[in-house]
Amino acid sequence: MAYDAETRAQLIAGVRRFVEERLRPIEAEVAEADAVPEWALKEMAALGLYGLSIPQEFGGLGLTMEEECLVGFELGRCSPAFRSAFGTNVGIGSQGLVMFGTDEQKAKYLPGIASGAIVTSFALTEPEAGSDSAAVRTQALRDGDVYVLNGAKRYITNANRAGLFTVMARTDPDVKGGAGVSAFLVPRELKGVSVGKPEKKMGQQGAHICDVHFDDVRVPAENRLGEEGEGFKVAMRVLDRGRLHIASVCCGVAERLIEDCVKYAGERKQFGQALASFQMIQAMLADSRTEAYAARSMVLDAAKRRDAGENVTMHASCAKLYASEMVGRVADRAVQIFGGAGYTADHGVERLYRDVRIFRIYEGTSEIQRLVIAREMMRGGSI
Ligand code: COS
Repeated sequence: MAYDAETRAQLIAGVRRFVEERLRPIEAEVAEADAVPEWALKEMAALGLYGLSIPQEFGGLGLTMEEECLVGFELGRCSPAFRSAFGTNVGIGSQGLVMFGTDEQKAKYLPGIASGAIVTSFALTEPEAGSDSAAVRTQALRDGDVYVLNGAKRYITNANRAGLFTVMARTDPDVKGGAGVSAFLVPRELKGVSVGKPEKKMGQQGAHICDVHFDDVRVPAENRLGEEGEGFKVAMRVLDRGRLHIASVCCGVAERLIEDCVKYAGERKQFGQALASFQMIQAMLADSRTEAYAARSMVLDAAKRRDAGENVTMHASCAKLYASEMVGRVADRAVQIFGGAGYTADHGVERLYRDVRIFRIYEGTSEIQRLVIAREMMRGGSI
């Protein structure tokens, strides 16, 4: 159920204040240390950010998709590494459980996820199953009351802090493709679960991705999410939603960059005039504004459709594709407008330029989004 307009406005204003006053001032130090300080994680939890999408009956804020995207616009106004700290709890780490979990599973895990006491990760990608996610090799073979899990997952966001993994594994080795895959809730403390060191990355320092290994992990059968063979669909449904959330964050980062550009172009003088008075700079600003507005409109439209119960597989992929590519162009223009200063670390523009590059890759590359969109069109999908 949507919040009333006043509560919604208060929530968004509260997130904006938190982003401006608490997170933006520490962006550079977080990037340098490759870690978000504990106090900031605690404040995020106190604000309810880990539970944005978790139903209220389990202690979350229970936002609609539209509301979550409005919050995403705000979260993008600081280094996206901050959002990543709770992003898996809001999105891909929790939504399989929210959409497909039993009452018992939800009661057991969702309150901890909503409060931030449990960090969740989504373990789909493997060394040999990236874009081709139906090719997962991790096996979960039934042995009485348990499934025995063996395999390796790669680039798993927040794995180093996770207490619970949603793992996609093959329960039927004879069935190729998605139909042989099932989803499981795997607590970190189970014997045989191990997590590798965080990878060194191009951007979003402070957000971590690691390999996860499962070595004869005995997962109780009651931890299976959905039916046997339903795991791939669970993953795809989760990604439909996740892609919209990511698109909203792209819009937020773009707004921040546009504001920084307008300010800088107004202050910086060359040839005796402010940069903003030059038409070639104006054209860059206008292109960024237009594209960011288009992406924002697309995200809100897709989110409203999802809230109304429509299938938004195609719309979410359109929004993710367009918004992630849009913010790449906006960041590139921002570096250009700032000139030499944009290439230095002084203004944070080069950092955001690197940070946004992953948006065109994770939760489905731009190429995969195009593939999904075209397939949905062939099936009669229209706007
Ligand atoms: N919602 C519900 N079900 C879906 C679905 C969706 N969005 N997308 C696919 N499915 C179902 C299909 O209906 C099909 O079921 P049936 O066999 O009963 O018809 C099944 O899943 C297999 O689908 P499909 O044949 O389309 O699978 P493919 O392997 O050909 O392609 C793509 C799937 C490429 C679209 C998928 O693997 C994908 O999205 N890859 C990218 C993964 C990704 O985003 N990784 C990022 C890492 S997670 S951060």
